Amino acid sequence: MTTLTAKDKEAVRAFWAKVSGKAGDIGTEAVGRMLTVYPQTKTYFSHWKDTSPTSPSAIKHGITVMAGVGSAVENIDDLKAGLLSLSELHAFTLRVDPANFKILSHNILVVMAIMFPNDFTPEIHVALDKFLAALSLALAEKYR
Ligand code: HNI
Repeated sequence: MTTLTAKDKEAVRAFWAKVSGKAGDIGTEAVGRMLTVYPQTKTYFSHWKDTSPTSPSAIKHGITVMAGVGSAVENIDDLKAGLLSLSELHAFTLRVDPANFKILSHNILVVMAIMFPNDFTPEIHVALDKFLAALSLALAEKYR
């Protein structure tokens, strides 16, 4: 289990303070990429009229997902508790295979690197990667 150090948490909070104004854009890009690069993820969104990466549903979902990431940053000291209801939703209602959390996390990192190349230093990269891994683990908590 990747434990987030105080340094990691500080780095994530500082980066998030810089980028959170663009959280919606990051989410839209990341979900769009996920649907394009990993088209198997579309199976979870078959209730959408249109699962193309730039569809209104995908855009809205990107904003929703990053709001979830934002609240995870606020709950960084206890992700399990903070993401409990979201984990229940994804496990029991949506039945999302946890492997997809890593896929979306990867796409979020790629988009952050593209949109904020100067801030996305190797130190920030490792802190964000560990944070998104911990977030994915907390989301998968209710699967056990
Ligand atoms: Ni996820 C709904 C957050 C990964 C499929 N998802 C949500 C909602 C949030 C959210 C917030 C809205 C909940 C509500 O309506 O109360 N999802 C997150 C976060 C991650 C994540 C923070 C990981 C970083 N979700 C995924 C992945 C998939 C996924 C990887 C599938 C590939 N999520 C869904 C689906 C819904 C959803 C499906 C419902 C969408 C809809 O149309 O309502």
